[in-house]
Amino acid sequence: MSDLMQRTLVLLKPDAVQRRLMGQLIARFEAKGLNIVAMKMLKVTPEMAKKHYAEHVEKPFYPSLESFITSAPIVAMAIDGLDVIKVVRDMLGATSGLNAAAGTIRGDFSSSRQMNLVHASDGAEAAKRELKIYFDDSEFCRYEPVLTPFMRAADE
Ligand code: FUP
Repeated sequence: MSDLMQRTLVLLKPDAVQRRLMGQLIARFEAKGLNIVAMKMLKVTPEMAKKHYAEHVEKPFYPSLESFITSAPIVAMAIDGLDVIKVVRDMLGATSGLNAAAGTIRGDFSSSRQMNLVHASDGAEAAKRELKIYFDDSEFCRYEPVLTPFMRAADE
């Protein structure tokens, strides 16, 4: 992988699954030209939730957050792309749907801080740590995307 090529973890949270938004949300990442290299539906357990949200476990809102994230299945995805950690965070928008800019996923579909539809790793360390919670190395399906020449100039 080149210096700029990164991998990030994206979760479509229980509200995205319940609201039948999975297809629309996955379509945004595909349309942007990012490469989905692993994807699965699963139910987050309380143990996984505590690992995932380790930095929030002691916070007052954590019990409600755990109850939400374990309430219905999620879809976990590993997504590859150039500078993908920042690119995907920008696509999600600010944490609360009430503050998120129009055009972002949260800005367009959410009016909540907790039910904000999507999660994405906020840095390289977080991505490495979080991907391990949801995927084994053997589950990543790397492939050469045939559209690359039409997504970005070779000398860019
Ligand atoms: P983000 O990185 O945008 O997902 O947001 P944070 O890491 O700040 O928060 C993690 C999750 O906790 C978010 F999905 C929203 C939720 N949260 C609450 O439910 N209440 C709060 O007061 C703060 C965050």
